[in-house]
Amino acid sequence: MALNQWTRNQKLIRWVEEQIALCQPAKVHLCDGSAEEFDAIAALMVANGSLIPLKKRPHSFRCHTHPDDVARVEECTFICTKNMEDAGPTNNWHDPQLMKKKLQSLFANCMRGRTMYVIPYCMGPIGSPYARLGVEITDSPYVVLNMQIMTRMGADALKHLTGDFVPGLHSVGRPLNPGEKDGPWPCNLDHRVIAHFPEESSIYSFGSGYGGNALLGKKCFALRIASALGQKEGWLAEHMLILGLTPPEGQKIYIAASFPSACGKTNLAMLTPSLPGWRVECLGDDIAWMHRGADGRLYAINPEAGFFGVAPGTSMRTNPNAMKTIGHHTIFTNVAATEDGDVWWEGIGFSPPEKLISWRGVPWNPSEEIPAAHPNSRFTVSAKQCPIYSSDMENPQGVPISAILVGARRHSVMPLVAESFHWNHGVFLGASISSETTAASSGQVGYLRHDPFAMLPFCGYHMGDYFAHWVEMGQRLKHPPRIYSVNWFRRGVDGQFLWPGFGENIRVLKWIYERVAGRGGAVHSPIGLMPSFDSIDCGNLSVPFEPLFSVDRNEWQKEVQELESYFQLFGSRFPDSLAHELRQLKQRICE
Ligand code: O2Y
Ligand code: MN
Repeated sequence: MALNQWTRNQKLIRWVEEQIALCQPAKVHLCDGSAEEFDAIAALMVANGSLIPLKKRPHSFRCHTHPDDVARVEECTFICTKNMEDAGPTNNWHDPQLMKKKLQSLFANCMRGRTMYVIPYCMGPIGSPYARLGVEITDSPYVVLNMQIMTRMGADALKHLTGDFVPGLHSVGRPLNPGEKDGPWPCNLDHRVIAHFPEESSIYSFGSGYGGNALLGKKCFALRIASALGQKEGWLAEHMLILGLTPPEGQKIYIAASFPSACGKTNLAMLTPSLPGWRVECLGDDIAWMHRGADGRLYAINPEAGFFGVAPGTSMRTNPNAMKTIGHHTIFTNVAATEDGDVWWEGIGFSPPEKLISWRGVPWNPSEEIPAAHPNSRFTVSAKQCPIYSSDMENPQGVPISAILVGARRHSVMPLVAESFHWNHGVFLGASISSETTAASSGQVGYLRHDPFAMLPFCGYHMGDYFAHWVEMGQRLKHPPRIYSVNWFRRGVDGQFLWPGFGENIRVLKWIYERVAGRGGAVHSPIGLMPSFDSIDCGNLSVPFEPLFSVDRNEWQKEVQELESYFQLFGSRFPDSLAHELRQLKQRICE
Protein backbone atom coordinates (compact mmCIF):
# COMPACT_ATOMS: atom_id res chain seq x y z
CA MET A 1 0.00 0.00 0.00
CA ALA A 2 1.22 3.49 -0.79
CA LEU A 3 2.03 5.70 2.17
CA ASN A 4 -0.55 8.34 1.26
CA GLN A 5 -3.28 5.69 1.10
CA TRP A 6 -2.19 4.40 4.51
CA THR A 7 -2.36 7.79 6.26
CA ARG A 8 -3.12 11.42 5.52
CA ASN A 9 -0.82 12.62 8.27
CA GLN A 10 1.70 14.66 6.29
CA LYS A 11 4.23 14.78 9.13
CA LEU A 12 4.11 10.99 9.33
CA ILE A 13 4.38 10.54 5.55
CA ARG A 14 7.36 12.90 5.37
CA TRP A 15 9.12 11.23 8.29
CA VAL A 16 8.65 7.71 6.88
CA GLU A 17 9.85 8.86 3.43
CA GLU A 18 12.96 10.39 4.99
CA GLN A 19 13.78 7.18 6.85
CA ILE A 20 13.29 5.10 3.69
CA ALA A 21 15.69 7.40 1.85
CA LEU A 22 18.19 7.15 4.70
CA CYS A 23 18.01 3.42 5.52
CA GLN A 24 17.42 2.07 1.98
CA PRO A 25 15.38 -1.02 2.90
CA ALA A 26 14.58 -3.67 0.28
CA LYS A 27 10.89 -3.57 1.24
CA VAL A 28 8.53 -1.52 3.39
CA HIS A 29 5.75 -3.10 5.45
CA LEU A 30 3.13 -0.77 6.95
CA CYS A 31 1.84 -2.62 10.01
CA ASP A 32 -1.89 -3.05 10.65
CA GLY A 33 -1.59 -4.94 13.95
CA SER A 34 -3.84 -7.80 12.82
CA ALA A 35 -3.60 -11.42 13.97
CA GLU A 36 -2.94 -12.37 10.32
CA GLU A 37 0.03 -10.01 10.23
CA PHE A 38 1.40 -11.49 13.46
CA ASP A 39 1.05 -15.01 12.07
CA ALA A 40 2.67 -14.11 8.74
CA ILE A 41 5.68 -12.46 10.40
CA ALA A 42 6.01 -15.32 12.89
CA ALA A 43 5.90 -17.79 9.98
CA LEU A 44 8.72 -15.90 8.22
CA MET A 45 10.81 -16.04 11.37
CA VAL A 46 10.06 -19.72 11.89
CA ALA A 47 11.11 -20.38 8.29
CA ASN A 48 14.47 -18.63 8.78
CA GLY A 49 15.02 -20.34 12.13
CA SER A 50 14.95 -17.23 14.34
CA LEU A 51 11.68 -18.27 16.05
CA ILE A 52 10.86 -21.77 17.26
CA PRO A 53 7.26 -22.84 17.87
CA LEU A 54 6.59 -24.52 21.24
CA LYS A 55 4.65 -27.75 20.91
CA LYS A 56 3.50 -27.58 24.54
CA ARG A 57 2.11 -24.04 24.47
CA PRO A 58 -0.44 -23.04 21.85
CA HIS A 59 0.61 -20.19 19.62
CA SER A 60 3.86 -19.66 21.53
CA PHE A 61 7.47 -19.37 20.47
CA ARG A 62 10.97 -19.19 21.82
CA CYS A 63 13.93 -17.35 20.43
CA HIS A 64 17.51 -16.50 21.33
CA THR A 65 19.37 -13.24 21.04
CA HIS A 66 23.05 -12.80 20.40
CA PRO A 67 24.86 -13.96 23.60
CA ASP A 68 26.13 -10.42 24.18
CA ASP A 69 22.85 -8.69 23.39
CA VAL A 70 20.86 -9.76 26.42
CA ALA A 71 19.93 -6.67 28.43
CA ARG A 72 19.56 -2.91 28.38
CA VAL A 73 22.91 -1.24 27.80
CA GLU A 74 23.05 1.81 30.03
CA GLU A 75 26.53 2.79 28.87
CA CYS A 76 25.19 3.16 25.29
CA THR A 77 22.03 5.03 26.33
CA PHE A 78 22.10 8.81 25.87
CA ILE A 79 19.98 11.82 26.68
CA CYS A 80 20.70 14.51 24.08
CA THR A 81 19.83 18.00 25.30
CA LYS A 82 21.19 21.33 24.11
CA ASN A 83 22.61 22.05 27.55
CA MET A 84 24.51 19.25 29.19
CA GLU A 85 23.17 20.30 32.61
CA ASP A 86 19.61 19.54 31.52
CA ALA A 87 20.35 15.81 31.21
CA GLY A 88 21.73 15.87 34.75
CA PRO A 89 24.54 13.98 36.43
CA THR A 90 22.85 10.57 36.32
CA ASN A 91 22.43 10.35 32.54
CA ASN A 92 24.95 9.94 29.73
CA TRP A 93 24.70 13.21 27.85
CA HIS A 94 25.50 13.80 24.20
CA ASP A 95 25.37 16.97 22.14
CA PRO A 96 22.20 16.65 19.99
CA GLN A 97 23.74 18.00 16.77
CA LEU A 98 26.80 15.79 16.98
CA MET A 99 24.64 12.80 17.89
CA LYS A 100 22.35 13.47 14.90
CA LYS A 101 25.41 13.53 12.66
CA LYS A 102 26.64 10.26 14.08
CA LEU A 103 23.19 8.70 13.72
CA GLN A 104 22.89 9.84 10.10
CA SER A 105 26.04 7.94 9.29
CA LEU A 106 25.09 4.86 11.32
CA PHE A 107 21.60 4.62 9.81
CA ALA A 108 22.70 5.35 6.22
CA ASN A 109 21.89 2.23 4.16
CA CYS A 110 21.56 0.18 7.37
CA MET A 111 18.42 -1.68 6.19
CA ARG A 112 19.86 -2.76 2.85
CA GLY A 113 18.47 -6.19 1.97
CA ARG A 114 15.97 -6.05 4.85
CA THR A 115 12.30 -5.19 5.32
CA MET A 116 11.48 -1.92 7.04
CA TYR A 117 8.43 -2.25 9.29
CA VAL A 118 6.46 0.89 10.16
CA ILE A 119 4.59 0.41 13.44
CA PRO A 120 1.95 2.93 14.53
CA TYR A 121 1.14 2.48 18.21
CA CYS A 122 -0.63 4.04 21.14
CA MET A 123 0.67 4.14 24.70
CA GLY A 124 -2.39 4.03 26.98
CA PRO A 125 -6.02 3.20 26.18
CA ILE A 126 -6.88 4.41 22.68
CA GLY A 127 -8.88 7.63 22.97
CA SER A 128 -7.77 8.32 26.56
CA PRO A 129 -6.90 11.98 27.14
CA TYR A 130 -3.69 10.69 28.73
CA ALA A 131 -2.66 8.33 25.90
CA ARG A 132 0.18 9.25 23.52
CA LEU A 133 0.94 8.09 20.02
CA GLY A 134 4.19 6.83 18.63
CA VAL A 135 5.53 5.34 15.42
CA GLU A 136 8.44 2.93 15.47
CA ILE A 137 10.34 2.12 12.31
CA THR A 138 12.39 -1.05 12.65
CA ASP A 139 14.07 -3.73 10.56
CA SER A 140 13.48 -6.37 13.25
CA PRO A 141 10.46 -8.67 12.84
CA TYR A 142 11.00 -9.70 16.50
CA VAL A 143 10.31 -6.08 17.47
CA VAL A 144 7.07 -6.05 15.44
CA LEU A 145 5.73 -9.15 17.21
CA ASN A 146 6.70 -7.85 20.64
CA MET A 147 5.29 -4.38 19.96
CA GLN A 148 2.02 -5.98 18.92
CA ILE A 149 1.79 -7.60 22.35
CA MET A 150 3.21 -4.75 24.42
CA THR A 151 1.29 -1.80 22.92
CA ARG A 152 -2.01 -0.98 21.23
CA MET A 153 -0.49 -1.26 17.81
CA GLY A 154 -1.79 -1.02 14.24
CA ALA A 155 -4.92 0.24 12.50
CA ASP A 156 -6.70 1.63 15.61
CA ALA A 157 -3.65 3.61 16.64
CA LEU A 158 -3.19 4.83 13.06
CA LYS A 159 -6.76 6.20 12.99
CA HIS A 160 -5.83 8.45 15.90
CA LEU A 161 -2.50 9.43 14.39
CA THR A 162 -3.75 12.66 12.88
CA GLY A 163 -1.32 15.01 14.58
CA ASP A 164 1.84 14.78 16.60
CA PHE A 165 3.57 11.54 17.51
CA VAL A 166 6.85 10.33 18.98
CA PRO A 167 9.04 9.04 16.15
CA GLY A 168 11.39 6.16 16.94
CA LEU A 169 13.88 4.74 14.46
CA HIS A 170 15.39 1.36 15.23
CA SER A 171 17.79 -0.88 13.33
CA VAL A 172 19.71 -3.98 14.25
CA GLY A 173 22.51 -2.33 12.29
CA ARG A 174 23.43 -5.18 9.94
CA PRO A 175 22.77 -4.43 6.26
CA LEU A 176 22.76 -7.46 3.97
CA ASN A 177 24.86 -7.66 0.84
CA PRO A 178 23.25 -9.14 -2.30
CA GLY A 179 23.05 -12.92 -1.86
CA GLU A 180 24.21 -12.72 1.79
CA LYS A 181 22.31 -14.96 4.21
CA ASP A 182 21.09 -13.39 7.42
CA GLY A 183 22.59 -14.55 10.72
CA PRO A 184 20.28 -15.94 13.40
CA TRP A 185 20.39 -12.81 15.58
CA PRO A 186 21.68 -9.80 13.69
CA CYS A 187 23.01 -6.94 15.76
CA ASN A 188 25.96 -4.58 15.74
CA LEU A 189 27.41 -4.73 19.22
CA ASP A 190 30.31 -2.34 18.64
CA HIS A 191 28.03 0.46 17.50
CA ARG A 192 25.10 0.24 19.87
CA VAL A 193 23.46 3.62 20.55
CA ILE A 194 20.11 4.30 22.19
CA ALA A 195 19.65 8.06 21.83
CA HIS A 196 16.81 10.16 23.20
CA PHE A 197 16.04 13.73 22.20
CA PRO A 198 13.60 14.90 24.90
CA GLU A 199 13.50 18.46 23.51
CA GLU A 200 11.96 17.19 20.26
CA SER A 201 10.53 13.91 21.70
CA SER A 202 12.31 11.51 19.37
CA ILE A 203 14.20 8.24 19.75
CA TYR A 204 16.93 6.51 17.73
CA SER A 205 18.19 3.03 18.56
CA PHE A 206 20.95 1.27 16.65
CA GLY A 207 22.75 -2.04 16.95
CA SER A 208 20.76 -3.98 19.56
CA GLY A 209 17.80 -6.29 18.92
CA TYR A 210 16.95 -6.87 22.57
CA GLY A 211 13.97 -5.80 24.72
CA GLY A 212 14.22 -2.35 26.21
CA ASN A 213 16.86 -1.29 23.68
CA ALA A 214 14.63 -2.15 20.72
CA LEU A 215 10.95 -2.03 21.82
CA LEU A 216 10.93 1.73 21.77
CA GLY A 217 7.46 2.16 23.29
CA LYS A 218 8.66 0.81 26.62
CA LYS A 219 11.61 2.36 28.43
CA CYS A 220 12.55 4.86 25.70
CA PHE A 221 9.12 6.42 25.14
CA ALA A 222 6.99 5.51 28.16
CA LEU A 223 9.71 6.45 30.66
CA ARG A 224 12.57 8.57 29.27
CA ILE A 225 10.64 10.71 26.76
CA ALA A 226 7.40 10.65 28.76
CA SER A 227 9.10 11.70 32.02
CA ALA A 228 10.44 14.78 30.23
CA LEU A 229 6.99 15.47 28.72
CA GLY A 230 5.46 15.03 32.16
CA GLN A 231 7.81 17.56 33.68
CA LYS A 232 6.84 20.14 31.05
CA GLU A 233 3.13 19.36 31.20
CA GLY A 234 2.59 18.65 34.91
CA TRP A 235 2.27 14.85 35.16
CA LEU A 236 4.43 11.88 36.13
CA ALA A 237 5.77 8.96 34.06
CA GLU A 238 6.96 6.39 36.57
CA HIS A 239 8.61 2.97 36.79
CA MET A 240 5.62 1.60 38.73
CA LEU A 241 3.18 -1.28 38.74
CA ILE A 242 -0.51 -0.58 39.33
CA LEU A 243 -2.76 -2.93 41.29
CA GLY A 244 -6.30 -2.94 42.63
CA LEU A 245 -6.76 -4.15 46.22
CA THR A 246 -10.15 -5.23 47.58
CA PRO A 247 -10.61 -6.38 51.19
CA PRO A 248 -13.12 -9.11 52.15
CA GLU A 249 -15.61 -6.37 52.95
CA GLY A 250 -15.07 -2.89 51.71
CA GLN A 251 -14.05 -0.79 48.79
CA LYS A 252 -11.36 -1.38 46.22
CA ILE A 253 -8.35 0.93 46.34
CA TYR A 254 -5.51 1.31 43.83
CA ILE A 255 -1.83 1.21 44.62
CA ALA A 256 1.19 2.14 42.48
CA ALA A 257 4.60 0.74 43.39
CA SER A 258 8.12 1.36 42.13
CA PHE A 259 10.92 -1.18 42.49
CA PRO A 260 14.21 -1.26 40.64
CA SER A 261 14.43 -3.63 37.69
CA ALA A 262 13.94 -7.32 38.49
CA CYS A 263 13.01 -6.77 42.16
CA GLY A 264 9.60 -8.40 41.97
CA LYS A 265 7.30 -5.77 40.45
CA THR A 266 5.59 -8.41 38.30
CA ASN A 267 5.16 -10.71 41.32
CA LEU A 268 3.57 -7.96 43.41
CA ALA A 269 1.40 -6.77 40.50
CA MET A 270 -0.02 -10.31 40.17
CA LEU A 271 -0.04 -11.24 43.85
CA THR A 272 -2.13 -14.20 45.03
CA PRO A 273 -3.10 -13.19 48.58
CA SER A 274 -2.46 -15.68 51.36
CA LEU A 275 -5.18 -13.96 53.43
CA PRO A 276 -8.70 -15.25 52.77
CA GLY A 277 -11.11 -12.84 51.12
CA TRP A 278 -8.50 -10.33 49.91
CA ARG A 279 -8.37 -9.72 46.18
CA VAL A 280 -5.63 -8.26 44.02
CA GLU A 281 -6.20 -7.20 40.41
CA CYS A 282 -3.42 -6.39 38.01
CA LEU A 283 -3.45 -3.18 35.96
CA GLY A 284 0.23 -3.15 35.02
CA ASP A 285 3.61 -4.47 36.08
CA ASP A 286 6.15 -1.86 34.99
CA ILE A 287 5.05 1.66 34.05
CA ALA A 288 2.44 4.16 35.30
CA TRP A 289 1.54 7.56 33.90
CA MET A 290 -0.07 9.65 36.63
CA HIS A 291 -2.09 12.87 36.27
CA ARG A 292 -3.95 15.11 38.65
CA GLY A 293 -7.69 14.49 38.29
CA ALA A 294 -10.38 17.17 38.52
CA ASP A 295 -11.11 15.99 42.08
CA GLY A 296 -7.52 16.69 43.18
CA ARG A 297 -6.56 13.00 43.36
CA LEU A 298 -3.75 11.33 41.44
CA TYR A 299 -4.98 9.10 38.56
CA ALA A 300 -2.86 6.41 36.89
CA ILE A 301 -2.99 4.69 33.53
CA ASN A 302 -0.74 1.89 32.35
CA PRO A 303 0.64 2.98 28.96
CA GLU A 304 1.47 -0.62 28.05
CA ALA A 305 -0.75 -3.51 27.01
CA GLY A 306 1.43 -6.47 27.96
CA PHE A 307 4.18 -7.82 30.16
CA PHE A 308 7.85 -8.26 29.27
CA GLY A 309 8.56 -10.22 32.44
CA VAL A 310 11.69 -11.87 33.83
CA ALA A 311 11.33 -15.66 33.50
CA PRO A 312 13.88 -17.02 36.04
CA GLY A 313 12.33 -17.28 39.49
CA THR A 314 8.78 -17.31 38.11
CA SER A 315 6.96 -20.41 39.38
CA MET A 316 3.60 -21.62 40.66
CA ARG A 317 4.88 -20.76 44.16
CA THR A 318 6.21 -17.27 43.45
CA ASN A 319 3.71 -16.11 40.82
CA PRO A 320 0.95 -18.56 39.86
CA ASN A 321 -0.90 -15.86 37.93
CA ALA A 322 2.12 -15.22 35.71
CA MET A 323 2.48 -18.96 35.11
CA LYS A 324 -1.17 -19.13 34.03
CA THR A 325 -0.76 -16.01 31.89
CA ILE A 326 2.04 -17.53 29.83
CA GLY A 327 0.35 -20.82 28.99
CA HIS A 328 -0.35 -19.72 25.40
CA HIS A 329 0.23 -16.84 22.94
CA THR A 330 3.60 -16.01 24.50
CA ILE A 331 7.06 -15.23 23.15
CA PHE A 332 9.96 -16.48 25.28
CA THR A 333 13.38 -14.86 24.79
CA ASN A 334 16.59 -16.54 25.99
CA VAL A 335 14.94 -19.25 28.11
CA ALA A 336 16.03 -22.89 28.01
CA ALA A 337 14.04 -25.41 25.96
CA THR A 338 12.99 -28.98 26.67
CA GLU A 339 13.16 -31.78 24.14
CA ASP A 340 9.39 -32.11 24.01
CA GLY A 341 8.82 -28.50 22.98
CA ASP A 342 8.43 -26.57 26.21
CA VAL A 343 10.45 -23.98 28.13
CA TRP A 344 12.45 -24.16 31.35
CA TRP A 345 14.32 -21.75 33.58
CA GLU A 346 16.05 -21.67 36.93
CA GLY A 347 13.45 -21.26 39.68
CA ILE A 348 10.53 -22.59 37.59
CA GLY A 349 9.76 -24.92 40.48
CA PHE A 350 10.81 -28.31 39.13
CA SER A 351 14.12 -29.91 38.16
CA PRO A 352 15.37 -29.64 34.61
CA PRO A 353 14.54 -32.59 32.39
CA GLU A 354 17.48 -34.69 31.39
CA LYS A 355 17.98 -33.10 28.01
CA LEU A 356 17.76 -29.35 27.77
CA ILE A 357 18.74 -26.78 25.16
CA SER A 358 20.34 -23.80 26.87
CA TRP A 359 19.44 -20.19 26.08
CA ARG A 360 22.44 -20.17 23.77
CA GLY A 361 20.72 -22.82 21.63
CA VAL A 362 23.10 -25.69 22.43
CA PRO A 363 22.68 -28.77 24.67
CA TRP A 364 22.96 -27.71 28.30
CA ASN A 365 25.56 -29.32 30.51
CA PRO A 366 24.51 -28.97 34.19
CA SER A 367 28.02 -29.78 35.41
CA GLU A 368 29.29 -26.53 33.89
CA GLU A 369 27.12 -24.67 36.42
CA ILE A 370 26.13 -22.04 33.89
CA PRO A 371 22.42 -21.22 34.04
CA ALA A 372 20.35 -22.94 31.36
CA ALA A 373 18.19 -19.83 30.96
CA HIS A 374 19.75 -16.38 30.84
CA PRO A 375 19.11 -14.57 34.18
CA ASN A 376 17.43 -11.78 32.19
CA SER A 377 15.42 -14.11 29.95
CA ARG A 378 11.89 -12.89 29.34
CA PHE A 379 8.32 -13.71 28.41
CA THR A 380 6.24 -11.33 26.32
CA VAL A 381 2.50 -11.73 26.80
CA SER A 382 -0.71 -9.72 26.59
CA ALA A 383 -1.99 -8.36 29.93
CA LYS A 384 -5.45 -9.62 28.97
CA GLN A 385 -4.26 -13.21 29.45
CA CYS A 386 -3.59 -12.62 33.14
CA PRO A 387 -6.23 -14.35 35.32
CA ILE A 388 -6.39 -11.24 37.53
CA TYR A 389 -6.32 -8.75 34.63
CA SER A 390 -8.47 -5.77 35.52
CA SER A 391 -10.64 -4.14 32.89
CA ASP A 392 -9.90 -0.92 34.82
CA MET A 393 -6.75 -0.98 32.69
CA GLU A 394 -8.89 0.21 29.79
CA ASN A 395 -10.44 3.08 31.77
CA PRO A 396 -9.48 6.17 29.75
CA GLN A 397 -9.51 8.32 32.89
CA GLY A 398 -7.21 5.97 34.78
CA VAL A 399 -7.69 4.88 38.40
CA PRO A 400 -7.30 6.97 41.57
CA ILE A 401 -4.15 6.06 43.48
CA SER A 402 -4.47 5.85 47.28
CA ALA A 403 -0.95 4.68 48.12
CA ILE A 404 2.45 4.75 46.45
CA LEU A 405 5.10 2.20 47.45
CA VAL A 406 8.78 2.83 46.86
CA GLY A 407 10.71 -0.40 47.23
CA ALA A 408 14.21 -1.73 46.98
CA ARG A 409 16.32 -4.81 47.48
CA ARG A 410 18.24 -4.26 50.73
CA HIS A 411 19.59 -7.08 52.87
CA SER A 412 19.83 -4.72 55.86
CA VAL A 413 18.97 -1.20 57.06
CA MET A 414 15.54 -0.76 55.45
CA PRO A 415 12.54 -2.11 57.39
CA LEU A 416 9.76 -4.19 55.88
CA VAL A 417 7.49 -1.15 55.59
CA ALA A 418 7.40 2.46 56.76
CA GLU A 419 4.86 5.19 56.07
CA SER A 420 6.06 8.68 55.30
CA PHE A 421 5.07 11.48 57.65
CA HIS A 422 3.74 13.57 54.75
CA TRP A 423 4.13 14.02 50.95
CA ASN A 424 7.56 15.69 50.97
CA HIS A 425 8.88 13.07 53.37
CA GLY A 426 7.52 10.43 50.98
CA VAL A 427 9.30 12.09 48.05
CA PHE A 428 12.44 12.03 50.19
CA LEU A 429 11.95 8.27 50.78
CA GLY A 430 11.67 7.74 47.01
CA ALA A 431 14.69 9.93 46.30
CA SER A 432 16.70 7.99 48.91
CA ILE A 433 16.15 4.54 47.39
CA SER A 434 19.23 2.46 46.76
CA SER A 435 19.11 -1.18 45.83
CA GLU A 436 21.31 -4.22 45.27
CA THR A 437 21.76 -4.58 41.50
CA THR A 438 20.25 -7.39 39.39
CA ALA A 439 20.72 -8.85 35.91
CA ALA A 440 18.16 -6.60 34.19
CA SER A 441 20.83 -4.23 32.94
CA SER A 442 24.23 -5.36 31.80
CA GLY A 443 26.85 -4.73 34.46
CA GLN A 444 27.92 -6.00 37.81
CA VAL A 445 25.28 -7.81 39.88
CA GLY A 446 24.80 -7.50 43.65
CA TYR A 447 26.29 -4.14 44.58
CA LEU A 448 24.36 -1.26 46.16
CA ARG A 449 23.50 1.61 43.86
CA HIS A 450 21.34 4.66 44.31
CA ASP A 451 18.19 4.32 42.26
CA PRO A 452 15.78 7.13 43.16
CA PHE A 453 12.18 5.99 42.61
CA ALA A 454 13.74 3.12 40.55
CA MET A 455 14.13 5.74 37.81
CA LEU A 456 17.93 6.02 37.63
CA PRO A 457 18.16 4.41 34.14
CA PHE A 458 14.88 5.91 32.95
CA CYS A 459 14.61 9.58 33.93
CA GLY A 460 14.82 11.62 30.72
CA TYR A 461 15.97 14.84 32.40
CA HIS A 462 17.90 16.21 35.37
CA MET A 463 17.17 14.05 38.41
CA GLY A 464 17.27 17.14 40.69
CA ASP A 465 14.48 18.70 38.60
CA TYR A 466 12.67 15.35 38.78
CA PHE A 467 12.68 15.52 42.60
CA ALA A 468 11.41 19.11 42.44
CA HIS A 469 8.66 18.00 40.04
CA TRP A 470 7.51 15.37 42.53
CA VAL A 471 7.42 17.99 45.29
CA GLU A 472 5.35 20.31 43.06
CA MET A 473 2.94 17.54 42.08
CA GLY A 474 2.17 17.05 45.78
CA GLN A 475 1.41 20.76 46.15
CA ARG A 476 -1.10 20.51 43.31
CA LEU A 477 -2.94 17.51 44.75
CA LYS A 478 -5.85 18.06 47.13
CA HIS A 479 -5.79 14.40 48.20
CA PRO A 480 -2.26 13.11 47.63
CA PRO A 481 -1.67 9.37 47.99
CA ARG A 482 0.26 8.23 51.06
CA ILE A 483 3.81 7.10 50.36
CA TYR A 484 5.41 3.97 51.85
CA SER A 485 8.88 2.51 51.66
CA VAL A 486 8.96 -1.30 51.48
CA ASN A 487 11.70 -3.93 51.50
CA TRP A 488 10.91 -7.63 51.12
CA PHE A 489 14.60 -8.58 51.05
CA ARG A 490 15.94 -7.97 54.57
CA ARG A 491 18.02 -10.87 55.91
CA GLY A 492 18.74 -12.12 59.41
CA VAL A 493 22.15 -12.79 60.96
CA ASP A 494 21.96 -16.30 59.46
CA GLY A 495 21.74 -14.75 55.97
CA GLN A 496 18.17 -16.01 55.44
CA PHE A 497 15.34 -13.76 54.28
CA LEU A 498 13.34 -12.54 57.27
CA TRP A 499 10.10 -12.11 55.34
CA PRO A 500 8.51 -14.85 53.21
CA GLY A 501 7.38 -12.38 50.53
CA PHE A 502 5.24 -13.30 47.49
CA GLY A 503 1.61 -14.05 48.53
CA GLU A 504 2.40 -13.09 52.14
CA ASN A 505 3.06 -9.51 51.02
CA ILE A 506 -0.73 -9.11 51.24
CA ARG A 507 -0.15 -8.66 54.98
CA VAL A 508 1.79 -5.47 54.28
CA LEU A 509 -0.84 -4.35 51.74
CA LYS A 510 -3.53 -5.02 54.34
CA TRP A 511 -1.74 -2.74 56.84
CA ILE A 512 -1.44 -0.07 54.14
CA TYR A 513 -5.13 -0.48 53.26
CA GLU A 514 -6.06 0.05 56.89
CA ARG A 515 -3.78 3.06 57.21
CA VAL A 516 -5.36 4.59 54.12
CA ALA A 517 -8.81 3.88 55.60
CA GLY A 518 -7.69 5.75 58.74
CA ARG A 519 -7.76 2.68 61.01
CA GLY A 520 -4.39 0.92 61.08
CA GLY A 521 -2.12 1.40 64.08
CA ALA A 522 1.36 2.84 63.70
CA VAL A 523 4.27 3.83 65.87
CA HIS A 524 6.63 6.70 65.31
CA SER A 525 10.22 5.89 64.36
CA PRO A 526 13.04 8.18 63.18
CA ILE A 527 12.52 7.02 59.60
CA GLY A 528 8.74 6.98 59.39
CA LEU A 529 5.57 5.44 60.81
CA MET A 530 5.83 1.69 61.26
CA PRO A 531 3.23 -0.94 62.10
CA SER A 532 2.70 -1.46 65.79
CA PHE A 533 3.20 -5.08 66.83
CA ASP A 534 -0.50 -5.95 66.71
CA SER A 535 -1.47 -3.80 63.70
CA ILE A 536 0.17 -5.98 61.07
CA ASP A 537 -1.62 -9.27 60.54
CA CYS A 538 1.11 -11.92 60.73
CA GLY A 539 -1.45 -14.64 61.50
CA ASN A 540 0.41 -17.81 62.34
CA LEU A 541 3.48 -16.90 60.27
CA SER A 542 6.53 -17.33 62.41
CA VAL A 543 8.33 -14.15 61.43
CA PRO A 544 10.56 -12.21 63.80
CA PHE A 545 8.97 -8.80 64.26
CA GLU A 546 11.89 -6.93 65.81
CA PRO A 547 14.59 -7.63 63.16
CA LEU A 548 12.15 -6.79 60.37
CA PHE A 549 11.47 -3.35 61.76
CA SER A 550 14.55 -2.46 63.79
CA VAL A 551 16.21 0.87 63.03
CA ASP A 552 19.89 0.54 63.83
CA ARG A 553 21.15 4.04 64.57
CA ASN A 554 24.73 3.25 63.53
CA GLU A 555 23.61 1.85 60.21
CA TRP A 556 21.30 4.80 59.70
CA GLN A 557 24.03 7.33 60.48
CA LYS A 558 26.01 5.76 57.65
CA GLU A 559 22.94 5.83 55.42
CA VAL A 560 22.47 9.54 56.14
CA GLN A 561 26.14 10.26 55.38
CA GLU A 562 25.82 8.37 52.12
CA LEU A 563 22.69 10.33 51.20
CA GLU A 564 24.35 13.65 52.08
CA SER A 565 27.12 12.89 49.67
CA TYR A 566 24.82 11.45 46.96
CA PHE A 567 22.43 14.40 46.98
CA GLN A 568 25.38 16.80 46.52
CA LEU A 569 25.53 15.43 42.99
CA PHE A 570 22.41 17.40 42.11
CA GLY A 571 23.86 20.74 43.23
CA SER A 572 21.49 23.68 43.25
CA ARG A 573 18.78 21.65 41.49
CA PHE A 574 18.28 19.53 44.62
CA PRO A 575 15.09 20.89 46.21
CA ASP A 576 15.44 22.70 49.55
CA SER A 577 12.42 20.83 50.85
CA LEU A 578 14.25 17.49 50.45
CA ALA A 579 17.45 18.90 51.97
CA HIS A 580 15.23 19.86 54.89
CA GLU A 581 13.91 16.28 55.12
CA LEU A 582 17.48 14.97 55.20
CA ARG A 583 18.42 17.35 58.04
CA GLN A 584 15.32 16.31 59.97
CA LEU A 585 16.17 12.63 59.50
CA LYS A 586 19.71 13.24 60.72
CA GLN A 587 18.40 14.96 63.79
CA ARG A 588 15.95 12.16 64.56
CA ILE A 589 18.62 9.50 64.09
CA CYS A 590 21.04 11.32 66.38
CA GLU A 591 18.50 12.12 69.09
O1 O2Y B 1 13.91 -4.60 28.34
C1 O2Y B 1 14.95 -5.11 28.73
O2 O2Y B 1 15.97 -5.07 28.06
C2 O2Y B 1 15.01 -5.80 29.98
S1 O2Y B 1 14.79 -4.70 31.26
C3 O2Y B 1 13.09 -4.58 31.64
C4 O2Y B 1 12.13 -5.25 30.93
C5 O2Y B 1 10.82 -5.17 31.33
C6 O2Y B 1 10.50 -4.41 32.40
N1 O2Y B 1 11.44 -3.73 33.08
C7 O2Y B 1 12.72 -3.81 32.73
C8 O2Y B 1 13.69 -3.01 33.54
O3 O2Y B 1 14.88 -3.06 33.37
O4 O2Y B 1 13.22 -2.29 34.42
MN1 MN C 1 11.14 -2.15 34.50
